[in-house]
Amino acid sequence: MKHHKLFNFNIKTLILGMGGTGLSCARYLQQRHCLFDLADSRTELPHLEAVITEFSESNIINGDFNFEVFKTYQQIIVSPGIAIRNELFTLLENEGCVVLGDIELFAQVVDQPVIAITGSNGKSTVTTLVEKMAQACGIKAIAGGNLGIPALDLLASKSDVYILELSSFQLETMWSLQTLSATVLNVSDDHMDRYNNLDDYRQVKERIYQHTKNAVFNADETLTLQRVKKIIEAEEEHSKIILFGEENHNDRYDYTLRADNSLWCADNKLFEASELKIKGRYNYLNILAALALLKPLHLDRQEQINAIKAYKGLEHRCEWVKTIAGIAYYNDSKGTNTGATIAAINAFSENKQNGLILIAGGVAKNADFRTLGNIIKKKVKFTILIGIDALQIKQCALLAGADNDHFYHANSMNDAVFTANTLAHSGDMVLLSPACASFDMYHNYIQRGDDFKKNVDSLEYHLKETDNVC
Ligand code: UMA
Ligand code: ADP
Repeated sequence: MKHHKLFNFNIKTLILGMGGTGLSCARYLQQRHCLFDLADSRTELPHLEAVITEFSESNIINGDFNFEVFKTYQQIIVSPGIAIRNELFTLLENEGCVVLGDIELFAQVVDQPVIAITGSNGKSTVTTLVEKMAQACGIKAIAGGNLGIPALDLLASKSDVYILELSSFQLETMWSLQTLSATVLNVSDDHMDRYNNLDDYRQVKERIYQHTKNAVFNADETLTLQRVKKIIEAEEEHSKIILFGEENHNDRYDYTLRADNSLWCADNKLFEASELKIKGRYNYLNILAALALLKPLHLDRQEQINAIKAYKGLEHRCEWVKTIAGIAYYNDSKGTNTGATIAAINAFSENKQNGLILIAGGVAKNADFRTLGNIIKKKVKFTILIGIDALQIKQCALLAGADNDHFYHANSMNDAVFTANTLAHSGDMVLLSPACASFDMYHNYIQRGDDFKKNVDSLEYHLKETDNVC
């Protein structure tokens, strides 16, 4: 998968994975009157009848992936959830089969500017914000990719600008995406079940810079900055470099977050963070990244700032749910890795007066919880553990010197929320930020966050009932 190959619209393609990505590729190819078959390792597929009817010319192959069957195709579009670093795909490549993802196909057909965003955390926040800022300036902009709407589905909107959130999985099978601007927002431990180590994962993310006109870097991500800058500067017609970051020993960038929580573009103060609806220094950096990504479009600055100030953030990201008896409940179910949970704990512990009660745990994805353990030891009053790998978090916190009495195990979200309530005092905050995936207990982070919110509602109801009885 090292070289870039042109998609051949005249041969039959195999589409692997019949989720959102696979079906969007199928619809796109059908529209272009191309031949394709579909395969999925699940034996029982939801909506199978509808799929058979919609793609009546195609064969549908269910069950275990089979090399003998797959090798008869010269090109395969693979969905991001399917791991490709294994023997099956090596053998297929050795047979001369071209394996690519939907983003590569999108790259080969899109004819308008693209802004691309990756990173371990903040992708959806930045992607959505960029879309809103561009729209506020009168640009026909649409966002998608890992955010939800598969990239090829965006094309029907005939937009002036496409804003793509890209996961490392999508970047693995993409070579030729030309972007107006692109960024790796940050890199922290995630998806270690698909990568050899953190640097391997980081290098996959850095693929986003391959053909960009404006490379937007987080100045704190020094490894990425140094490595990619060197490559860029060696090129004859190289891309522009735009930096954003936190002020550091008087180092200032194109877009700087100063220590006093003011946001700057070069030497021009833009606004104070207190004027924003979203909170936390990591979110102020997200805003700077969004401004940097849009810089090449030379949009009206005031309109962009108005859109930023109106932005309320997304559901399930440090979302305030309710305050009950002086205890505030926050849903950060999208905190599915340690970087996100650490950022949330740091943001919530800025006000030292309030105690923080954390609900964490789930599927660890081979994560290293040592740094999180340290932060928990320093900044969290009590931790309530949920899910199969939660004990790993506790062990790392204990190793960092945390007190065993500060940990509680909960059997369900209901148990977690009610336990949090018994431990908290007025002025404290209860934060669901699991640092883990949700698949052991839920379909996805949305269902987990909704369950948390439902149980906060139940708690409120229960406390009112108890009050009435008394
Ligand atoms: N499948 C197999 N064999 C496998 C694995 C999957 O056949 O070994 C099949 C499944 O049975 C299913 C289909 O593949 O039918 C699912 O494909 P998929 O997992 O690639 O998911 P899609 O529905 O195509 O959604 C994907 C992204 N999912 C993943 O990367 C896991 C969505 O991101 C994205 O929104 C969508 O494409 C549109 O671009 C979700 C995600 O969790 C939100 N992303 C990860 C993250 O954000 O951390 C990377
Ligand atoms: P992604 O799409 O990369 O998963 P989201 O914007 O959905 O990112 O946010 C996911 C989680 O990461 C949330 O818990 C959010 O509070 C946290 N988060 C958002 N931006 C950052 C950032 N720049 N650094 C660390 N954590 C972040």
